[in-house]
Amino acid sequence: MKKISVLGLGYIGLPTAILAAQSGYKVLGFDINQDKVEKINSGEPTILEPDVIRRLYQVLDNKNFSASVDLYPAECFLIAVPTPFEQAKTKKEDKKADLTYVFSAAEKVAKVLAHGNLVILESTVPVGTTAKVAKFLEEKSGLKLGLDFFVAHCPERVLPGKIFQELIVNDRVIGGMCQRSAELAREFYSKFVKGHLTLTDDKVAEMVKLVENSSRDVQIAFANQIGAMCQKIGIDPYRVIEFANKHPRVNILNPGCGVGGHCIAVDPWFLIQTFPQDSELLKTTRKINDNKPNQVIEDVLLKIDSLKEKGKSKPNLLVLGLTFKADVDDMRESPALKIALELKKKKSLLDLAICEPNVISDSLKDMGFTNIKGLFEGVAWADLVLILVKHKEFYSIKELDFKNKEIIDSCGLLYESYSSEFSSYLNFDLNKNLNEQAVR
Ligand code: SAJ
Repeated sequence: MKKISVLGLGYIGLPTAILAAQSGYKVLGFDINQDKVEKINSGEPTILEPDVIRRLYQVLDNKNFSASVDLYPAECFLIAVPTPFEQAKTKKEDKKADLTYVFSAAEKVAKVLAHGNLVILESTVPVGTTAKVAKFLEEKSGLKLGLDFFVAHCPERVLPGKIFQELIVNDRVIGGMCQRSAELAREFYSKFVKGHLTLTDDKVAEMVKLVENSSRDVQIAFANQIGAMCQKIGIDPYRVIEFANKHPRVNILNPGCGVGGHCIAVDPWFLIQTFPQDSELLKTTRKINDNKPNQVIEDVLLKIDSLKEKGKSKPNLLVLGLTFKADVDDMRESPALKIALELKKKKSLLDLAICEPNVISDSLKDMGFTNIKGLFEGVAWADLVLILVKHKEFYSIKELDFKNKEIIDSCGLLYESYSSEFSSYLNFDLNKNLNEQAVR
């Protein structure tokens, strides 16, 4: 196997294409977006990811990689396109996977598919989709699955922010439509994956991916409920969780401002759509995590009221972080963004500014935000600081910078930053703590 085509040059497709090219394959990256293709060909990565620029330059330079809006014959086609929700069906109990991108990629592959080719589906899909794609390819190409061409599902497992590292070291599950399909896919990945490659069938691999992300969603919902309970009795949930996790068989995740990104908040719905009778826990989980931004907004409005009672007629609110998680530039399904957009509407109650170091100022301005670049200047301006995302830059704020500020910390930055003595979940009373410290 020498010539590879990767369809979809997003967060997974682009790094995978680059790594495959670095390992010696001749890789063509296909994308429908002309602008993206041009940027990538000129060495401008379209994603923010450590090491992406150096690696992209290297494979462009040695001519092992190029991007195109046209698809050409290859020995292996890897499909890594998005699988969002169906647009018309975004009601709470009715979210279904939109497989349009998957099938339009498969249609393009079918046109150039030839004897001996391997097609790998990496996109996250509802159970049974790989088999449907394989059948579709048979119908469109006239070739026979398992004889003329081969199909496997190999879901990605990488964490944004660590994509290259995890693409190399993580174990992978490969689900073949037949034994040969799985073996060919293993041959493809073994050139650049150091982790273990486990072979199984298509349905097991599809289910593994959905179960992994759903399990994380359930765990985060549990953490968010611990957060709500602790808030009611005025204790710090991060401390409770840290101490509980000292038990050898307990490993609880952390409360946050909600669950975002394109994976954890989406994939449980792919199970719910296929198994509506057996997914009560997942439905409840989605409800809890989807409602978390509303709870944060309520907490902010309560604090604004109390600031008003203290004589601040229109308090200054500084929001720290808008992306869906720390140290990425990705705002897809971001609960922090949802919260900030909602609070921005409350113009009569508060003045809002944000500090988001990972997103370029122009796009924040286009969304109507006042972006304060200087973190310390922002904190000095604020009456209330709302911490939504634990970007590494925010750890540089010192306790004293927060003096006389109200703080709502929805992600545990303070607990990690300062001695746990000085943190409390939503009512971080630093001034009281500093006074107590002075007395001691
Ligand atoms: N979050 C919390 N509390 C936590 C951990 C996360 O509130 O303790 C929030 C984050 O802030 C974020 C959301 O959950 O809004 C999701 O972040 P994440 O870091 O849990 O996951 P993703 O979406 O970046 O990546 C996940 C990973 N899946 C698992 O860990 C099981 C990754 O390995 C997958 O490859 C990826 O989904 C994917 O593409 O499916």
